[in-house]
Amino acid sequence: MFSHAIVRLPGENFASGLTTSGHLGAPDHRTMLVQHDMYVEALRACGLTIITLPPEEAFPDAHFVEDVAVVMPELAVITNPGAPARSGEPRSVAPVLGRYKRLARIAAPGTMDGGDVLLVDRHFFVGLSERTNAEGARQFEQIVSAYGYTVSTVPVGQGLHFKSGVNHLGGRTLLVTPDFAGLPALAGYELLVTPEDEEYAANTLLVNDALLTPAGYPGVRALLDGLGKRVIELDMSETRRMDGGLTCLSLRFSV
Ligand code: CIR
Repeated sequence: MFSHAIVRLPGENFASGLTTSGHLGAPDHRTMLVQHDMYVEALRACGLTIITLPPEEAFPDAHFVEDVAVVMPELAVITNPGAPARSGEPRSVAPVLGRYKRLARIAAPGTMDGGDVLLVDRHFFVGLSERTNAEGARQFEQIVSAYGYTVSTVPVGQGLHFKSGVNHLGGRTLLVTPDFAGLPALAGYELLVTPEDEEYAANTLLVNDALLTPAGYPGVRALLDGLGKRVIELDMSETRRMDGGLTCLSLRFSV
């Protein structure tokens, strides 16, 4: 069970962040703040205590806090984000996590974005992407294997991060896009596959007894309704314009 989440308020220049989704149009700051606030309220409704960090004008993607750390009960691994424009983001988050967890770090030439790391029980899937390299994955495995975790790497062909396409819904169930459905590493799990035009909603977030999912994806919603958990739909339009999703807006952990 998670007890805490770190979030960061989106800065006024958040639209200057990295994006490949320009075709969706420019995001609106005021709308983003409203949607971010609703996201935070949903986390509170799941019982989490929220630690809110101020915007960082030097890092317009810094509200995507998930990418700068991987947090587990025993420790937090501070990443080395793979996009040069984001490599300074961990600096301000590490001391906050350090109040709650022992810290370890991924160091250059290793790179890693938290969005590529999915924990299922005691196993980590690490996506190898444009942001996370094999050396980052190797360092990560060396760190977490000392705590009894296992790690496997998986290629991220399309999409920004592994969790753009694969997420854990509880038990042995994963929500995946059609692209990831045939991945050998996922054999043995029960896969719920998003409809072709609803890939964005694969980024659904399990928080304690609830599933947070983007609003407007009825096919995915129907899949989630079959799981017997509380489902909370959130409007993610402005986050999506910046290639982000539900998982990337917070770092969840237990203390
Ligand atoms: C980036 O390209 O790094 C940001 N605009 C979006 C990061 C989204 N992070 C995530 O899904 N974990």
